[in-house]
Amino acid sequence: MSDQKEKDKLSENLKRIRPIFKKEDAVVSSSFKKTLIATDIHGDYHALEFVLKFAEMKKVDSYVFLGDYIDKGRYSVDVLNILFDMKCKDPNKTILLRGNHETRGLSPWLEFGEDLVNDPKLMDDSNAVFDEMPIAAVINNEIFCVHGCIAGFDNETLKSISKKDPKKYLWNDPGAENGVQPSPRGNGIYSIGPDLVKSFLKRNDLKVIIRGHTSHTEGVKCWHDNKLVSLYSGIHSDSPEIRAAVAIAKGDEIKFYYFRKTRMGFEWTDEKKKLKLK
Ligand SMILES: [Mn+2]
Repeated sequence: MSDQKEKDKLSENLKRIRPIFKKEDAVVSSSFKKTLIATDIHGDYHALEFVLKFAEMKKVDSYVFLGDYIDKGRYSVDVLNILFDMKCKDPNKTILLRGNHETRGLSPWLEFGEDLVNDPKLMDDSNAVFDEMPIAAVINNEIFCVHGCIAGFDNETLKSISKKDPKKYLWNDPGAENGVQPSPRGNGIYSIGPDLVKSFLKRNDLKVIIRGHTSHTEGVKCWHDNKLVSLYSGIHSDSPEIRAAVAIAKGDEIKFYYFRKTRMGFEWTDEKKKLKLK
């Protein structure tokens, strides 16, 4: 569990970061040479450290995290502090999207809420900051990043996305059937079919969606003729079959790198996957 020192640090970080998020639109864009994309760190401080060391070795010059920084793991506060430090240091270089755990509906009730149970003000301040986080990002004018999925309504554009009503973007999933299907996750949440994903990309002149949110053991799952990639960088087991992944976007190419957890710590696997966007 995160200690008091980290909680004090979070309190300071929240004050610094709120105006930075406030200034950002619901959809932020960035174009750098090499962008690391990771998602669903879920309080796993050690996984985050491992991924950031790798990014440094690969000489990435920007970062996009797709939300769900807190809960599940034991170090939600530490993870937020590392990422908020990065964001404050250079706001353009690090994009921190909102996940469904960074919401009032979930954050007070799980591990993060447990961490802050004796500090309701810190919980309130955290939620106020979560409310200001951007919902989606466009990288290199062609990669659409979001925690859940698109909302799935007719003629949906980037302009339809608002910080005020983010639920569908944080909670939806891709689905195999065309159109929108109700989701077992709950009311007002949907599975989005290949027709809607493809028309959204075409209408907004984008090439691919990268999203997190769905926990799976393969690290990367491609949907809808590679038009949507479900990425998962969280790992909560040291079974050798369970892999997590991160992506590096460079020009018209996205490379995926897989890692697993062993009793000795994290290690990269030899497996690689490449997606060409042109
Ligand atoms: Mn999620």
